[in-house]
Amino acid sequence: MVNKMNVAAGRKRLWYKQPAKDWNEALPLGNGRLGAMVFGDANNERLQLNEDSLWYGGPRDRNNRDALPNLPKIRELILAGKVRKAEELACMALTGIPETQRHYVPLGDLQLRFASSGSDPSAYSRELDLESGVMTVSYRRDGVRFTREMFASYPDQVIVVRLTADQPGKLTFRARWDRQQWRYVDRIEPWGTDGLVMSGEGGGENGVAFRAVLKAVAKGGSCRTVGEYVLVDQAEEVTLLIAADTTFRSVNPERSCKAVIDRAARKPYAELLGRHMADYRSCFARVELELEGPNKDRDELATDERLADYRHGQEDPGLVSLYFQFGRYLLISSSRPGTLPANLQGIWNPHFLPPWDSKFTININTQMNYWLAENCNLAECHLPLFELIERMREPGRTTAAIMYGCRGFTAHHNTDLWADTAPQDGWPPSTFWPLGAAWLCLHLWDHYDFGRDEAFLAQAYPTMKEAARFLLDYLIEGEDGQLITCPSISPENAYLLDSGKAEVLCAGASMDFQIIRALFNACMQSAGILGIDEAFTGEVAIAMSRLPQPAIGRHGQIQEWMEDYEEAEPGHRHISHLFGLYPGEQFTPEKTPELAAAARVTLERRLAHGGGHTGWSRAWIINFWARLRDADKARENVKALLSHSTLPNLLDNHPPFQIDGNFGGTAGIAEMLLQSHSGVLDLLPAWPAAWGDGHVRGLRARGGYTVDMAWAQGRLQRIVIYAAQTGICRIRGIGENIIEKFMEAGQSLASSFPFEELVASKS
Ligand code: FUC
Repeated sequence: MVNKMNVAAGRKRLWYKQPAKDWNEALPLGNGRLGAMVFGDANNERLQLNEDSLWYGGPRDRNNRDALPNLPKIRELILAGKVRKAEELACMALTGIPETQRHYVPLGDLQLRFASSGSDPSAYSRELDLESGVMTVSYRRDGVRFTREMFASYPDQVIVVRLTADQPGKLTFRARWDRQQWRYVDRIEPWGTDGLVMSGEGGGENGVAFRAVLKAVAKGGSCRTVGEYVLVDQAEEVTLLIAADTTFRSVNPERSCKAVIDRAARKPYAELLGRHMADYRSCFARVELELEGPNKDRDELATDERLADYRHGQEDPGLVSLYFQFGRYLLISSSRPGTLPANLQGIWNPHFLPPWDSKFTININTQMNYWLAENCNLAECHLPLFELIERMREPGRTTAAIMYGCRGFTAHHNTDLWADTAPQDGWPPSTFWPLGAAWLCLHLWDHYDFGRDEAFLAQAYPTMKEAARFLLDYLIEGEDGQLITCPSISPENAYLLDSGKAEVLCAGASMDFQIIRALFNACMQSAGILGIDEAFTGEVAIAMSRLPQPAIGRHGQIQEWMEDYEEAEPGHRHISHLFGLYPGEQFTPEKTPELAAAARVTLERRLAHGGGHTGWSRAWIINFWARLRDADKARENVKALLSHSTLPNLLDNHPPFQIDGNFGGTAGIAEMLLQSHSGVLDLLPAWPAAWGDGHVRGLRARGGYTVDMAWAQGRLQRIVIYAAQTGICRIRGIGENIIEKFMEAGQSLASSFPFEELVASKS
């Protein structure tokens, strides 16, 4: 363990002096599958609930059969510069039918109405403890202290609400289910004398059916059901157990919910809590980040007050580490083995018609959700994404064949519960883009690259290969013999023609080639490691040599398209053509200084024109600056993310709430601390001196390494590196030469500045 360097461990908690007045102040609980936004009102508690597989509508074949016959014409029109005509045809022939995929819907609310003398509660507090994953609401009324302890248990698959009072017989309340869209509720029935079952549907043709089951386990007093209520009278303590399930996973969700609750009810509360904490902490406690900086002890301030102070210019590095750990908390709570991946809202969505359908938007957002998974030491939280990718293969094969006459599998800029791969929307700036599967597959490679588990690679390789297969078939030969994508778009920007007209459809958006190059590289490296598939990788290598290279345009920027067009929106939120800087690895200050310089110009131009106005865009920008090793700019953008795109509950604000900014922001802070994409462990590559002394424990790096570091006065003081694999570890501290050290699997290497025991070699 790294020396603590006298950095006091700030408590990692979000806390408030008042209940949530709206959803943006409520606090999230989740076990990956079940989610609750808890409002914490003393008289009327509201848990807004979600189950990750409760969506509207069933699976469909939305592939447009007119795509393939019209594809040659669309290509011909684009290549002849008749882009608007091509777009008109694409809007009919290349969209999905119908245009939109399925959307995620809420499960409903659990409402608790407490008996009250009418006197106001006092000494109120509401807290989410990130160290334990437990939320607590506590207040005093008429001389009695009431406490609610709540958590979402992954091992027991229930949400638990524990109600206590510090005097006997004081707990009297009634509980009920509520669901805004009553037409999708079929029945509410008692279950014994202390339970309630809500039965309903997601809606739509072949949609899923759900059950939500509540049981109250009361000590003292009485408990009975009346109508659609469970009534608890004068109890000493009560444990509420909440389960939910749908026909997506379960043939009989009612039976599975009741079985889960029966099992949980047999365990004493302390055991449920203990099992939850052991499980949660086994993920959360792997990483610690403590920052001393100015005003390190601001935890005595409520989180909303702290955020407001920060917005008004108060430096608060402790808030940055809290935000970082909150991002990790959110991933543990919304993506665990066996669940669906985190969607646009993680799992927390209160709307029956949610923003952008609360689904998996895969032209940046879903990928961003997982940027923190590997380096922030939550690799198993990445698995739900891989399961979704697997489920997308079959539909993606059909889409590739039917719409484009290609082998392999493809997806466009969204997918849903059913792993739908046909285009989404009839909105040209985003719809006509078949690179979604390719980008997703890069996450398989990353998972391997961090963990170096060859068995995983052997399993993942055929999927990457299938995505690459599609691209080999989809690429067409341009005028000069290069291989280009057509039709394509640069998500979701438009370019200006000399006439001043804006167009979106194009041949060869820069991002396409950056993604394709990264995927082809991943396939070639994988096949090499596995010692297979030479014929295929030979084909890939030839295609790769024919892809256009990144170009630098008239402003000194990375060109967004093959032609050096002006952008219709130079401050656009998407900065797709910097994929090669992050999450890609193609532009680096050391290996491609000219492209890195052009990437800087690109960023500066976007920002000068108002870029970064959505939370996720700002989060991406943090990662870009970190890769450019510009600590001050990275810090400036962390500040902007927290100041302008963060809600009082620290959730990201697109606006409205969208979780990608939390995850991308957390990944960005990690990227400022440690980078490993260029084959070197870069320690503190973009860490601002203004955040003061500190230490971090447990960050992961590519190559199977885990890193602890402590720093003071802008200098590394001590490092510990753990190797999971045998090999040469290359390390670079701030402003230092690269040091090489052979490490055996299982070995760790500890060193204090100036790292004397390491053998130094020049880069
Ligand atoms: C993309 C973005 C939007 C939004 C949506 C979910 O289309 O351009 O800003 O994040 O996804």
